[in-house]
Amino acid sequence: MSTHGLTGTDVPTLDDDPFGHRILTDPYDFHARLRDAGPVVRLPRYGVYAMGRYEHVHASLQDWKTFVSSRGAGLTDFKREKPWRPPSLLLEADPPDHTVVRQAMGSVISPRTVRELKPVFRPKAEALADRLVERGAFDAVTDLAEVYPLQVFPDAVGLPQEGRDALLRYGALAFNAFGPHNDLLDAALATAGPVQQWIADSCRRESLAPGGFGARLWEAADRGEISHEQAPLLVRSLLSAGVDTTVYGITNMMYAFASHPEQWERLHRAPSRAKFAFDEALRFESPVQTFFRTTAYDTEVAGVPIPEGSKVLLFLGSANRDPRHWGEAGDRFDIAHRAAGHVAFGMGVHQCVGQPIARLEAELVLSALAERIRGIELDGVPRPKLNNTIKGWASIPVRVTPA
Ligand code: OVV
Repeated sequence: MSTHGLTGTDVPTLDDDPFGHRILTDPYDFHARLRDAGPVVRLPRYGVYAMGRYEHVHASLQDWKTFVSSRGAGLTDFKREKPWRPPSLLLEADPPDHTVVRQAMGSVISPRTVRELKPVFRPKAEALADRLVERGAFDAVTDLAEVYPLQVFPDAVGLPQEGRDALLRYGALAFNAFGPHNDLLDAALATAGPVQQWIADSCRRESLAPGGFGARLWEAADRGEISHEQAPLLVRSLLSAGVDTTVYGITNMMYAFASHPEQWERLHRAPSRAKFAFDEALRFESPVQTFFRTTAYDTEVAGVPIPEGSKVLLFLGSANRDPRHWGEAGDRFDIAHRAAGHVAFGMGVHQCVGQPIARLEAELVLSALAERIRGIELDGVPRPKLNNTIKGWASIPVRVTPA
């Protein structure tokens, strides 16, 4: 670590590349150094500021006036550079524009509309769990986490059957695009054309089955809650943020358990803890590791000046393990932890609007498995899946003992 005087105040500086393969694969040592370096750190490699401590990540997420989203939630400053796609009306917007759109999405994804999905989603989780337990050994990613969300979510949105393989590829693209233009983004862009076309086609009213989230967004436009021009972009948000996030959420939850078999035994004895176990897994191994904000004016955090127009990288995954907030237990996966207050879904006005759907999927999968499986263990070496924003695994071979 070195310090450079800027305006008389020393801002700690780290030369690491948080979007390099080494840190994306295993970010936790870097997170500890980031937090220990100070509340605000400069990353000169990208000309940005960074925060890794819970207190300041949490506070910055809440302070949408200072740390705006309308200049992009990635490295690109939309005020200076053209975004790779028309900005999201939700993620990449500030109040008051954001508030209107968020309200429309929040009425479409409400506790009531999600509760209605339970009888549709549950039997599919149970059938999949039955098949996997029968097999005894399976890949928790390719046979489970990448399977279940795609069995339920696209139907809930009302998407066309044909071409749904574009969904995971689009998610990988969208999450890579928050980072720098590195090898990971290049690889995602290489096949992006047809993927983006399928997404655009699927957002049209004619493509969306009646009764689904997609059709309901168009009906919100008919009611005047949003405009008809906004409707397809809101459907696009469902498709951008609704698939990879849940795939990685379930993946990381299974990784946490497979690498902590004693926690599975406790869950098996009390499957109703699935809800809390999912939060603890999100805290311990957060799918969305980082988001950027941009400072709307000169500001100061913990005495460190941050000039207007600075990109600030908020390390959600680091905040979620910060011992200053969670104590020494922050680095341990323990389903008895009180994980409430984690920032894996964000915090403040942008906190994940699809959260009830993600929770429904993860809890149904986990409780179905917890009832049927007494023991789980790794049956091979998990293979990480690298992305500039979302952390997960390409493969997690597991072996299970039926109850
Ligand atoms: C990839 C991503 C995350 C969250 C929100 C959105 C996209 C959006 O398009 O609104």
